[in-house]
Amino acid sequence: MDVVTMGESMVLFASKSQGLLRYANDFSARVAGAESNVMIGLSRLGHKAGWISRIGNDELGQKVRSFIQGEGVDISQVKIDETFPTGIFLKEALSSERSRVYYYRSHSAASNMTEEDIAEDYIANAKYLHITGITPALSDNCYKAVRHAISIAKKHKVKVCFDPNLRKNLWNEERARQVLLEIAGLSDIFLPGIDEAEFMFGVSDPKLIGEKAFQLGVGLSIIKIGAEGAYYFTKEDKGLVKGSPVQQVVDPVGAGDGFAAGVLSGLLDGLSPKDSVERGNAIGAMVTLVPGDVEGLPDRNLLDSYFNKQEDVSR
Ligand code: KDG
Repeated sequence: MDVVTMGESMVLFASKSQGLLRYANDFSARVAGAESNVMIGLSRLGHKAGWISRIGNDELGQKVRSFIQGEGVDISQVKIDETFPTGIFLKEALSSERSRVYYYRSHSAASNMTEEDIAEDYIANAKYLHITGITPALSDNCYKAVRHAISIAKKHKVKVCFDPNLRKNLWNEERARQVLLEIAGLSDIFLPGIDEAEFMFGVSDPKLIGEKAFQLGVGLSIIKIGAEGAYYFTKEDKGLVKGSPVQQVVDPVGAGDGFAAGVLSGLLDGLSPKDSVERGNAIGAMVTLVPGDVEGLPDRNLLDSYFNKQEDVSR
């Protein structure tokens, strides 16, 4: 595998109408999960990506599994949990700009993951381990499983990429800050959004955040500032890579996962950190153009045509 990850994917039931969820009658059902989104992004670009997880012994678990497998992600490390169900969440569209999500994922199959779900060889043979701050928030055993996966990666010199993906609904702020800082300190690549970095370090100046991440031992820090782009900091180089222009954002959710897929894909292809950030920006922007977390992720042809500025209509 080029990149492996661990995390929960759920079925998202999104209300088709605007307004309070109590009045919603029609829903669309999609598969969503930050970590599997990143793997789907990598797989579409031709990289080998694997996902470690648990699903319930239920119909929604089958839906999650076949969707992710259908996108070319290796699911050999996905177990069926016989006790708990596949997690779900609901999305309420209050207006075209404002939405809320409601998780039904405590005691879900994935939150029941343990250290025993992590096969040493699977991580040892990968080039990168991608971790998000969502998985350790799911349960204490998930936190321990994440720590175990990272210690295997360290032992075998597999690079750890960490996106804090702060979800305040899942844990209390003090514990979140403590764990996110702990994992950042074990990472080679650190991908916070500016608000997440501010939450973690208590400073909002990207330069100071970059310095604090260096002090923790991070090799490459990339601080995302939404549509404006991202700052990157390595020992040898630093700078701002301006965001890719987006005419109309349809759905911003999943842009960070697309960004992570782009950065990892760039690094796997041997691009510089700066050019990898540029690929991350481009893919993040492409994800926002269509509804859904993964529908806008490009394959190689689309990515190349984006950078080569090919004609809008190909015929
Ligand atoms: O990054 C997109 C995710 O937020 C979404 O797919 C759901 O994984 C999810 C979560 O925990 O919020």
